Amino acid sequence: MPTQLLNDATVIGACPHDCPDTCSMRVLVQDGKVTGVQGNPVHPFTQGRLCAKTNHYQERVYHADRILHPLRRTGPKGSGEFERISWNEALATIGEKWRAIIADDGPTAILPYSYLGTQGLVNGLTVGDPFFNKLGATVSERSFCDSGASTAYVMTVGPTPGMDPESFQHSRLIILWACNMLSTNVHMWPFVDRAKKNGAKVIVIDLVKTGTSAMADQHIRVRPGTDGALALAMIHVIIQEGLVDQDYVDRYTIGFEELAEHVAPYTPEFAAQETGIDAEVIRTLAREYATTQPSAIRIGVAIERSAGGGQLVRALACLPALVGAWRKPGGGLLQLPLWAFPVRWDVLHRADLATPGTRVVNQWQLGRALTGDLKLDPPVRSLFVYNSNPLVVAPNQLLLKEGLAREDLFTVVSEQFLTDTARYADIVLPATTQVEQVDLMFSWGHLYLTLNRQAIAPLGESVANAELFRRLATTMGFEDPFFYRSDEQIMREAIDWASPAMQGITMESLEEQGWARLNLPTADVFAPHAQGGFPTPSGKVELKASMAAGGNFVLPTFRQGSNDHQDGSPVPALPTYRPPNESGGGEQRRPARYPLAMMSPKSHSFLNSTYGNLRRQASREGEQKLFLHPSDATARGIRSDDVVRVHNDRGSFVAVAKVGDEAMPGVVIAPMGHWIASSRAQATPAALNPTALADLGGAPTFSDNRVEVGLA
Ligand SMILES: Nc1nc2c(c(=O)[nH]1)N[C@H]1C(S)=C(S)[C@@H](COP(=O)(O)OP(=O)(O)OC[C@H]3O[C@@H](n4cnc5c(=O)[nH]c(N)nc54)[C@H](O)[C@@H]3O)O[C@H]1N2
Ligand SMILES: Nc1nc2c(c(=O)[nH]1)N[C@H]1C(S)=C(S)[C@@H](COP(=O)(O)OP(=O)(O)OC[C@H]3O[C@@H](n4cnc5c(=O)[nH]c(N)nc54)[C@H](O)[C@@H]3O)O[C@H]1N2
Ligand SMILES: [Mo]
Repeated sequence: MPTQLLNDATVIGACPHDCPDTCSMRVLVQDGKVTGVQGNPVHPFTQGRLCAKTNHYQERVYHADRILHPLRRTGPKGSGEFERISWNEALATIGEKWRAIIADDGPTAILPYSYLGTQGLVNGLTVGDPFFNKLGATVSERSFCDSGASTAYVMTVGPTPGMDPESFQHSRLIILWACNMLSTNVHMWPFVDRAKKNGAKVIVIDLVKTGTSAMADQHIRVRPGTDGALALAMIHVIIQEGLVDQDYVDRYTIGFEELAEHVAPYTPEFAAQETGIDAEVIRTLAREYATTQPSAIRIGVAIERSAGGGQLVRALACLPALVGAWRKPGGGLLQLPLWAFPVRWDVLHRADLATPGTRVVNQWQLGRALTGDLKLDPPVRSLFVYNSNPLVVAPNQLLLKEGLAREDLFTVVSEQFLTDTARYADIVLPATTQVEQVDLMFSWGHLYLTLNRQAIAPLGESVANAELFRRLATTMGFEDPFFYRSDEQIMREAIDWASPAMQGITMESLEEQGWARLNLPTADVFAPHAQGGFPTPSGKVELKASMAAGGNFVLPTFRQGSNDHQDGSPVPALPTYRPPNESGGGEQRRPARYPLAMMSPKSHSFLNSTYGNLRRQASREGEQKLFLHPSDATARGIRSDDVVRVHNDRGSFVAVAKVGDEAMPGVVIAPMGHWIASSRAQATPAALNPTALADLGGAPTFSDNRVEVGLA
């Protein structure tokens, strides 16, 4: 878009972060510099507020540690010693290295790695895919976040937006299931709060005592990864006690009889053993959920992060249909309203440019891929990282460090800051922040498209990701004009503007207002499945999933990959409880050697590892903490503020103990996002995370590990 930069202006932008709220943001510019940011007061979801991460976004933009020029490594890998070079030199080095690697081993020896450092359709998740597909590089399967839950959800109800988050104000009973809304989805809270003030009951199902659980009417604590047993027991009670909305089930679901038979063994007593929740509490929950209509479930991404995370979401996705919750506004299930956006993922990924059968490496396996553990032939000889900080967000940190330290690995990292990962790069390329670039944002937490206008010129020699890939295309001699599209062209081609959801929305109207609600009914009447109409093969809620029969279906959207069900075993067509691999479930399965389960939820002031290096946010979070229950602490002679070492066979990290009832017995909590560089023992909780994948969608299992803790 031909952006005209004004010296003094209020520019309407959009928050770039990987967060469901995708705020519309006002950027204040004076003398060509950003002086502040504000939440857009007229945006119905942002409602004039930003958050603890982005309130002072200008501090990120102008931080003294911003990378503003290309760098070449001068010291050992990891040392952080670099010298400035020109863009020409950086690109020439990359081109030379890659051509030599391709000549020797073919292009699959090059592995791209990215996630959601910035989220827009221009510079976000898919920005590098066409380039790497054309190059013939190994396909990097991105399944960090919601891929397992999304697969399960789509298998059950299809790619439907489900509920409008704003319609929660009409709910009579709300379950926030593994969702720490006040930290991770704070702009949705006003709609929950409105329902609560109108008399709705709010129930939080979470193993941790959080800011959100403190605001709820009831907090149900469940052992990690055992929610599947709870959901199946709820179905059991609902069917056994005749609380089913039989008319809705008869008209709009398939597989009810088989499901009814299948859940017979999942009694509340069985679930009590697995989850640690009293059987009577489970019965009451099921009854209240069924009979208080409209009832709504908001699931957090955290729900999927254990061995059976996919099947667990299958069970949850069956619940609203059984009780007819979809009949009214304020009833149903909210997972990812992302499905409402008519994004042309095929144009963004350009999977058609890849040679069929190109090998796929799941991003959760990066350490194994770089160290030879996956026995890749050819081995990975070059790694290209952008929009991600794998050393802090991927598992088995020690193994990954070993891989990144390989002298024969040519690593390039595009970054705003010298992250733990960037310290291992041979070449670092400078990236812009959101105020220096243009983008068009979908949301995975509401139903508005948001435009980000460029507010200032790029600092130093930093470039936006889209421009980075234009430069790389030139370097590699690509001739197809597709690789040289302008940002505006990318935006225009990324959306199906003819879709009914886009009626009345144009690029010009977006430029004027900065955002637009998709052309959907308002929240007051939003009940897309009051009369069925589910986008599944049968058009109904598939309690018994027909898509399970194929075993291996790949989500049509944000993932490019192939190996959905990693262990090759068939996907059960009926939701089936699978206990966690490591972290327990039934008390009897707690092993003697590493008896504690460890969780690493999101930190309030960080966005994954983003902001881990900014003084305002880092000082608010303090040092890496480990929350323990008093019974586990006493047994180990640990008191609050003691320095402790947390370890298992994969590694260890050091934290400051906080003893209290935030954690339940047998579970320790280590919030994520601190950097290795500022940690006490050069490691963070990822050092203990397993590389195992969950049962659906290649989802990670970082809530499914066990550890021991002792005084450091
Ligand atoms: N402040 C902040 N906000 C963020 C992020 C951030 O890093 N910081 N990250 C963004 C991203 S990428 C994402 S994916 C979302 C994630 O959003 P959420 O899913 O809400 O975030 P988490 O903190 O990972 O987990 C939420 C809660 O689930 C609980 N939980 C974990 N495992 C289980 C389980 O097995 N069963 C149950 N019942 N509860 C469980 C945790 O204790 C935690 O309190 O947040 C986004 N927003
Ligand atoms: N233990 C544990 N591990 C987790 C999770 C957890 O809860 N616990 N959560 C998982 C989840 S849900 C997610 S989504 C992932 C998140 O994984 P990532 O998406 O890798 O998250 P970040 O750590 O925020 O790293 C993003 C990096 O991109 C950089 N960046 C930002 N904008 C740009 C840009 O425009 N261009 C370029 N080149 N770089 C940019 C930022 O500076 C930052 O360093 O982590 C996963 N890992
Ligand atoms: Mo995420």
